[in-house]
Amino acid sequence: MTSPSMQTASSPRRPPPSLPRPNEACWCGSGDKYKRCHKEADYLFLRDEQKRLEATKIRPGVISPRRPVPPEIQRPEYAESGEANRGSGRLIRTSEEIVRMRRAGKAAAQVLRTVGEAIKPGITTDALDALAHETTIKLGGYPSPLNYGKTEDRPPFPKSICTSVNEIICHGIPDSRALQSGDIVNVDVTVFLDGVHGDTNATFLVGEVDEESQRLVRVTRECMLKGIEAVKAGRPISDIGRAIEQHADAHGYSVVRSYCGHGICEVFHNDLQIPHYFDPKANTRMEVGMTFTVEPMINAGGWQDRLWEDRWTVVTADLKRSAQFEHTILVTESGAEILTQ
Ligand code: EYF
Ligand code: CO
Ligand code: CO
Repeated sequence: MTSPSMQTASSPRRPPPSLPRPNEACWCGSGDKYKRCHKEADYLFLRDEQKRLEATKIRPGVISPRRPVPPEIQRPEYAESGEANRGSGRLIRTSEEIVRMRRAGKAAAQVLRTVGEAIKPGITTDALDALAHETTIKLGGYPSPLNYGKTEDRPPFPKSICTSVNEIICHGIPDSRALQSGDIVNVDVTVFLDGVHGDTNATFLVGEVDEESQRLVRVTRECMLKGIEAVKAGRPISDIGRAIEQHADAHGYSVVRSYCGHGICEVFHNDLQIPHYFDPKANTRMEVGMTFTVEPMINAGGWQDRLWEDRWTVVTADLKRSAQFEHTILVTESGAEILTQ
């Protein structure tokens, strides 16, 4: 007896997602034990596929020397030491702080636009970093990621923006790799201006990008907008993640769980956390005057992430693509004001 799916062990065909045990019947319908039928061929197929997958994946390039910031630019507290503090614990901003947040947010949006316009096949992510660095300083700001985030087991971030290509979820370090037609690249810009930070990012298409990646980028932006629409004083923060996760689920995508949105103002990250999936523990109520980011990272495959050896670069565990969009928002009487428009 044969079935339409029956084939010989030598035929190079993708094995099913769940494989039989050695003494069970082979998945191909031959009636033979798996160990005597497709077991060896499946092992070789999956090993070669993994090799093919890894060959097309992003690898670290060369990181250029640290770019200087002129002495007249006001610096955040970690600019020399790399060690950041978590702020005063106050989450409601004064009207004077909000005026400054609008300025910092506008500057970050302008830097992101300038970098976005320069994206094309052949440009290196290091060249994008140079452009962001120069534009931020021209606007009177300090590029917040530069020298940020030192811990016992990790040096401070060495560049002025994060550039995260294809399967890189976030915190990609700009380097000598040239963008290729077909890539997607997230550019994450944060500007410290007038004593406060404005944080925004977007994912850009490089040259001709396949339909599936275009859909991922489109749906991810929609996820961010759904999250922002869920912002409402009096409601729990978990409403934001619920709205984002629902939209991602409906399109067959997953939401990254290890990295969240964050409270932001005089420090880059304060104690407020904004999960992008539904987390019933995120029960803090939103209040008028809070400022935080909504920055969902959406994966084409599973939600799991891994860290590169540099201890910064976060990639998808299955090496499928990931996209992200981010705005800094202010909770108002009527919903949310986007500060990084
Ligand atoms: C594993 C950092 C990196 N953290 C956050 C430090 O909010 C941000 N973007 O929207 C954001 C940007 C950067 C950042 C740049 C550097 N860091 C902390 C913890 C882990 C990590 O990477
Ligand atoms: Co950001
Ligand atoms: Co952020």
